[in-house]
Amino acid sequence: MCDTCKKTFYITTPIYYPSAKLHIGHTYCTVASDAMARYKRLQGYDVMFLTGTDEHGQKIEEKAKAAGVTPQQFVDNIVTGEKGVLDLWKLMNISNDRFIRTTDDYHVAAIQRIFRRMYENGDIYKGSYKGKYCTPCESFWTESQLKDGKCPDCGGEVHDAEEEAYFFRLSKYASRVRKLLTETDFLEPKSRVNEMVNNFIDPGLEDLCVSRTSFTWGVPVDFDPGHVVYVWIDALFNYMTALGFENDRYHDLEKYWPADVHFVGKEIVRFHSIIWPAMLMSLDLPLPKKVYGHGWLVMDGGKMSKSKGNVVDPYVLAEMFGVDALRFFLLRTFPFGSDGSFSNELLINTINIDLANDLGNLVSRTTAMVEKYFGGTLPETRAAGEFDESLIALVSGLRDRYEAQMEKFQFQNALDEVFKCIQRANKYIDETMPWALAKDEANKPRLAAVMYNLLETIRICTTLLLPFMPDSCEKIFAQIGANADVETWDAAAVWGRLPAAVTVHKGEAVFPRVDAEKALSKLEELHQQQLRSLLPALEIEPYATEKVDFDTFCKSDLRAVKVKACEPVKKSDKLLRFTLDDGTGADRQILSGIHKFYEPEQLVGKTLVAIVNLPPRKMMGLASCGMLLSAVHTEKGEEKLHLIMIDDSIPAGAKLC
Ligand code: ME8
Repeated sequence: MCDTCKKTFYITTPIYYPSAKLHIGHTYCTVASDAMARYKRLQGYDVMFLTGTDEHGQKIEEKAKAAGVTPQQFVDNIVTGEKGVLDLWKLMNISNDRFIRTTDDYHVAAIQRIFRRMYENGDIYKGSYKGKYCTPCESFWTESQLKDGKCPDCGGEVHDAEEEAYFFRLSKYASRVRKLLTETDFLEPKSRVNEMVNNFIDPGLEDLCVSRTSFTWGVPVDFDPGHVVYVWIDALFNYMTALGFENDRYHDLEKYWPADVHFVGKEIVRFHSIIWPAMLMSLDLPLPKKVYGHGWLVMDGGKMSKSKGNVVDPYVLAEMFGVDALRFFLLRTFPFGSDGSFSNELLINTINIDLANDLGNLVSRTTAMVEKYFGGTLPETRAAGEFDESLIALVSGLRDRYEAQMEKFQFQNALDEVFKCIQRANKYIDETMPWALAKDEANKPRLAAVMYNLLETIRICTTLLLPFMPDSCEKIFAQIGANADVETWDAAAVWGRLPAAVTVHKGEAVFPRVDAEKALSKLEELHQQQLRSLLPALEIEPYATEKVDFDTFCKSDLRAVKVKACEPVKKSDKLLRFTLDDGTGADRQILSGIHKFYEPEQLVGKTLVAIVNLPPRKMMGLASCGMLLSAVHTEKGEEKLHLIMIDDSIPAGAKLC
C-alpha cells in the first residue's frame, strides 16, 4: 500500500507531571500505548504515537522553589536529565513518534491563541472564584464534591481560596457531553461512564475556573497580565498542538485529528471525558474517537506514592529482569480497565511460567531438536500425522482472535490467546514424542513435519508478541530461521510461510529463569534502602526539659582516660572491655556496649572521657567501673555513636569541668 493511502491511527498517553521521577505506574500506561502503536503499525497503519510532559502549575513552582532552582531548571532536570522521562522511555523501548513539552514555545503560543478564541466566542468570561482548592491536584472543588471534607481525587487537605478568574462555560455543554457519554462509545470501559454521569454531570456541571493569579508558572493570558491559564487547559490541548493546531511547528492536524484513542488513568477520566470534549465543542472541533480510562497499579491496596515508600522503580526492575519481560508482565498480568495489585512475586512468577517455561522452552527445545535430528536444516519431505490438525487449526485462527481482543484494548486476553497456542505446542511435543520418532530413520519425514509445525507455531505467536516484546521477538525470529522483515500482519494469518527447508540457529535462552529467592531478597534490600531514604536525614535526641542544679551536675566526676587495652567480651555481641589508665596508677575496667560501632583495636591509645564515680556494675560476670561518654544521633533511621575522644596531650586523670 502506498504511504498516502495508508489508514492513520493517532494514539496518545497522558502527558506526565515532571514533579518527581516516574514510577512503574506511569510506565504502565506508556507501555500499553506503545504496544498499541506497534500493533497498529504491524497491521499497516500510519501511526502517530504522542507522549510528553505537562510542565506548568503551582506544584512544579513550589517544588522548584524548595529545590532552590527555577521551575524551568527543575522540569528540565526531570525530563531531560539522567534517568529522566526521556531516558526512561528510551530504556523501555517506547516508540513514540513525537514528544511534547508544554513549555515548548510553539505550544505556549498556541495555548494563548486558543484561550483568546474561547474568550472571543464568549465561552470564557471573567468572574471571581470562591472554592476549596487542592494544591497537589491543582483543582478547585465545590463543598458537595469533597469526600469527608478532603479532595475527592487524592484524599488530601483542601483550603478556602478566592480569586478573580476566568471561567469556561462548561455548564453550557452539559447535555451534549452527557449524550456523548451515554449514547456513544466515546468513553470506555463503560463502568467509567456511570461514574462520570452520576458523580459529575447529573449533580450539575458548574462553569470551570480556567485561570489562576496565585502563582506565575503557567501560560500567561496574553490579554490580561497576572493571569495564567489553568494547567488542565494547557495540558489537554497538547493532543492537538503537537499536530500543529494554532501553530506552524507541525502540519499533521488534518492527517491525524481526531485522535483514535487517548489512553488515560482513571483519575483523569473526568478531565478527558467532560472538560476536553466541551472545549472542543466550544471551538467547533472534531472530538477524539475514544477515551480509554485504565486502572491503577496499586501496592498494598493503595496507589503508589513517594511518601508511602511504595514507589516501584522501573529502572531497577528493567535491569534485573529485562525490559521486554517487564513490558510483557505489565500487560499480561492486569486487565487494562481495572486496578491491578503489583508485587515482585507476581512479576517473577510471570517471567518464570510464561516466558521461561512456556515460550522460552518451546523455542529452545524446538531449535535444539532441529539441530540434533537434522543438523539445523529441515528436509523438504514431510509426513503429516496425528495431532497436527488440532494444532494447525488453533494457530491458524490465532491472529483473528488476538485482533478481536486488541481492538478492545484487552491486552491480557490477547496475550492469553497467544499463550494458549504456546501451551498447545508444548503439549504437541509430548504427544508426538520426537525423541521416539528419531530412533527410526523411516520416521524422519514425520519428525520433520513435527518440527516444522512447531516452528510455524512459534513464528505466528512471535509475530503477535512483537508489539509487547520487540527485541526478544527479533531474537526468536533469528533462532527459528524466520526473516523478521517479512513477518507481517498478513503472514501471521497464513500457515506454512516458513520455507520447507528452513534453517534454525539455536542461541542463548531468550528468557532466562529467575532465581526467585535471590531476586526477592535483593528487591527487599532495595526497598529497605528506599524506606530509609524517606526517614529524616538526621535526628537528634529531644532536649531534656527538667533542669539540673549546678551542684548536682558537679557531682559527676569526669576524667580523661587512656585506652591501654580493648577487647570484645566473650559470648557478647555488644560489649567491649576497656582497660584504662585513669591517672591513679591502677588500671580501671569499663564495659561498654559499643562493639557494633568500633573494632577494639581502633581504640587502643585513644584519650576518652569517663564518668568515674558511678557505682560499679556487673555485666557478663565482669565489673564495670564507670561509663565512657559518647555522642549519639540517628541518620536515615540508623543509630550512630561516636565516643568522645579528646586531645592526646591531655594527661590521664585530668578532671573535666
Ligand atoms: O495526570 N498506576 O500526570 P501524572 C497506573 N499531567 N497509572 C498510573 C499510576 C499507577 N500507579 N500512577 C500514575 C497527569 N498513573 C497529568 C495528565 S494529560 C492531558 C495530563 C498514571 O504524571 C495516571 O493515571 O500525574 C495518569 O494517567 C498518568 O500516569 C500521568 O499521571
